Amino acid sequence: MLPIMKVSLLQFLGFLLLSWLIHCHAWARYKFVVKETPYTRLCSTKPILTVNGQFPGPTLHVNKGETIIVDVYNQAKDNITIHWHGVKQPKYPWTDGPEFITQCPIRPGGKFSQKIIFSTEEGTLWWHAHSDWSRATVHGAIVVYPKNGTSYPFPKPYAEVPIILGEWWKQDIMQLLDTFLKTGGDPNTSDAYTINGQPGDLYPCSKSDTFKLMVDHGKTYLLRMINAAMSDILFFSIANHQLTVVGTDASYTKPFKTDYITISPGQTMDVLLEANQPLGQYYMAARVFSSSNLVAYDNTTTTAIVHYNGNYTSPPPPPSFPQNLPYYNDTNASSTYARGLRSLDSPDHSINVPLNMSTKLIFTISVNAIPCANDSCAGPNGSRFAASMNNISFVNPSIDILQAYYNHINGVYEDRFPNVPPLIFNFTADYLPLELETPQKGTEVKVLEYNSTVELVLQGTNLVAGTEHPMHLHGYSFYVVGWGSGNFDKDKDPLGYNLVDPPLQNTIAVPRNGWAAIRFKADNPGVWLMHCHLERHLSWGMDMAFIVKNGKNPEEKLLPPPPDMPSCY
Ligand SMILES: *[C@@H]1O[C@H](CO)[C@@H](O)[C@H](O)[C@H]1NC(C)=O
Ligand SMILES: *[C@@H]1O[C@H](CO)[C@@H](O)[C@H](O)[C@H]1NC(C)=O
Ligand SMILES: *[C@@H]1O[C@H](CO)[C@@H](O)[C@H](O)[C@H]1NC(C)=O
Ligand SMILES: *[C@@H]1O[C@H](CO)[C@@H](O)[C@H](O)[C@H]1NC(C)=O
Ligand SMILES: *[C@@H]1O[C@H](CO)[C@@H](O)[C@H](O)[C@H]1NC(C)=O
Ligand SMILES: *[C@@H]1O[C@H](CO)[C@@H](O)[C@H](O)[C@H]1NC(C)=O
Ligand SMILES: *[C@@H]1O[C@H](CO)[C@@H](O)[C@H](O)[C@H]1NC(C)=O
Ligand SMILES: *[C@@H]1O[C@H](CO)[C@@H](O)[C@H](O)[C@H]1NC(C)=O
Ligand SMILES: *[C@@H]1O[C@H](CO)[C@@H](O)[C@H](O)[C@H]1NC(C)=O
Ligand SMILES: *[C@@H]1O[C@H](CO)[C@@H](O)[C@H](O)[C@H]1NC(C)=O
Ligand SMILES: *[C@@H]1O[C@H](CO)[C@@H](O)[C@H](O)[C@H]1NC(C)=O
Ligand SMILES: *[C@@H]1O[C@H](CO)[C@@H](O)[C@H](O)[C@H]1NC(C)=O
Ligand SMILES: [Cu+2]
Repeated sequence: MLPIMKVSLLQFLGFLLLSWLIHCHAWARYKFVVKETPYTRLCSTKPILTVNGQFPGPTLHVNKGETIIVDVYNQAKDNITIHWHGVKQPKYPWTDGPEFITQCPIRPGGKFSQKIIFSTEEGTLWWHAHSDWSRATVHGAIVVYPKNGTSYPFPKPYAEVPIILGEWWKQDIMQLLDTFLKTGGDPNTSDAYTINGQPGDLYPCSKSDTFKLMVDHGKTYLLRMINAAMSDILFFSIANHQLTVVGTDASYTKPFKTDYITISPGQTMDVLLEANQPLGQYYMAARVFSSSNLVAYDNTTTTAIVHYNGNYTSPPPPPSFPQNLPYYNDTNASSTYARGLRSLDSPDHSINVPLNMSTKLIFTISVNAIPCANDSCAGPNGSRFAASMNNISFVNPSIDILQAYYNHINGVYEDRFPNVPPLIFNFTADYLPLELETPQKGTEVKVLEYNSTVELVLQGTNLVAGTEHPMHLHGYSFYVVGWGSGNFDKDKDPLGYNLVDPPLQNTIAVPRNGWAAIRFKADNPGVWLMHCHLERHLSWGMDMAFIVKNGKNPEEKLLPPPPDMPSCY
């Protein structure tokens, strides 16, 4: 009798301990202090906004399914908000971050404790400011490891390295923003791209600070790639090395080997690098992909160095440049890469593509021009640049939409965002009537029933200047079931959809003068922003919000707000 009693007692104590661990386990807490910090790049020094004085900012490490708290202190002189890009925040949009969508800004001197709820994400994500243009320097990596006790669906890499691609202006970023919004023209292009904050030695004054990845021959490294640039889709390649892509946007893909990757602002890629070349130094390099010759871009090239550890008898020769880095206008290289991205869909990482669609939407995405008196603005023909979705150029309210929705405050937004383009024309024609260039302005949302299965076709247009648009949806990942050039054909194009292993992403680069079709199940109630991740297009109004209603069941409803939401007044 006694031994059995003993075991039960131990089991009971074990149960008590386990319950304590589950219920009293404190969430990991991080402190983010946003402040101005002087940084020197390209031979000159300027103060930039940083988190904890770091550029790029600190990396967050979590396991799949964890919740963490980040206490954000604003010690800068500008408003700030922070967004956790790609984290779904189930039922909890309160700390998602986009200013005037889910919160009002944290004002100078203010603080906001943001709860970040990880669920299905596994891989690489990132965080960034989501107010004005602060995200140029206020950003960092989020690494989501597999749950304890599980592992990667590929051999464990020897080491893991975030590779953050960014963009640097010599000019003050707030001044840049003020100027182009005031004049109505294009913002100046950047002066450099950066890899982990460093332009690299093809730029002046950068040689000694160039980022170096030290590798051991024979080992495999997991590069956690993030495109944090403001305006540009980028090609990236490493001299003499092939890359194996194993994930994107915190979802695993079928491994595929490639000489280069294409990564748009907002996207992440998990890439394996095998250090299998002779001892020496090799450049990793990134430069822009832009298929439009009407849109100005920064045509410089950022580099970092892969350096093999070893006993060199003489100094290694200068690094070689990646011969396979595609040229700026190589649309074929970009689409070939995109076709390679397919969900892993293994038993441990299965996918669930919605097949029975309840809600079909088509949104045009356009660059626009608004006439100015006496053609006095700096945009095309003296007009002012704008941008729109379904011809509505989004206007930020002064009270956030989430609060207005939750507290039934009238007059903040309207719910008449159209399901289809209000005017059907040849969206991708070479020449379009100039009167189509002027959009409406408004703060319109699209309301979705809980659990509706949504197919959304994003249709690029050739108004003003057709270009690629990396579209990002908050609160969800979506399956990219198809994309192509020209106008979406609702009869023909769905026949070519990939419903077997489409990639699961939170950002999709819609091809220039083309379309992309995405599918998701609206099972995350809240207010969720959708927008172009080219920052100037967002500033010009290429955004809208979905309101996903609560479900019937108690566990399908929005959670209450935290007590310290930043005030709007
Ligand atoms: C998971 O494992 C890591 C190290 O392997 C450990 O640091 C961490 O505390 C573990 N987390 C939990 C929730 O058990
Ligand atoms: C572009 O840069 C020039 C030179 O630095 C500056 O004078 C001008 O105001 C800038 N334009 C914008 C839109 O920021
Ligand atoms: C980049 O642009 C500058 C200025 O427009 C031009 O002078 C230069 O030739 C371009 N460089 C390349 C490599 O295209
Ligand atoms: C380099 O030389 C040192 C000392 O001779 C030795 O300990 C080390 O293992 C060598 N490293 C490599 C990579 O060969
Ligand atoms: C890309 O640009 C080069 C140089 O300007 C040009 O020769 C080539 O035809 C262009 N390629 C495409 C696909 O437009
Ligand atoms: C397109 O790119 C792929 C991969 O870079 C290449 O194999 C193929 O030959 C290219 N096709 C054309 C038409 O250039
Ligand atoms: C598809 O959904 C509709 C309701 O939206 C439902 O009535 C129908 O049974 C579903 N069909 C299948 C095959 O699941
Ligand atoms: C436009 O031009 C007219 C005639 O030159 C002038 O009277 C008027 O003040 C101008 N309007 C603006 C807004 O500059
Ligand atoms: C739309 O414009 C494109 C580009 O000029 C053209 O190739 C296409 O035939 C046009 N489509 C229709 C339906 O007119
Ligand atoms: C500017 O005006 C010219 C002449 O009317 C026209 O051909 C061109 O398309 C206009 N550009 C834009 C972007 O509106
Ligand atoms: C939503 O879908 C889930 C899973 O299919 C189902 O369990 C739940 O009952 C649905 N809720 C509503 C309100 O339809
Ligand atoms: C800062 O945020 C407050 C509160 O929402 C707002 O009233 C104010 O206009 C913002 N300031 C700027 C410069 O955007
Ligand atoms: Cu865009």
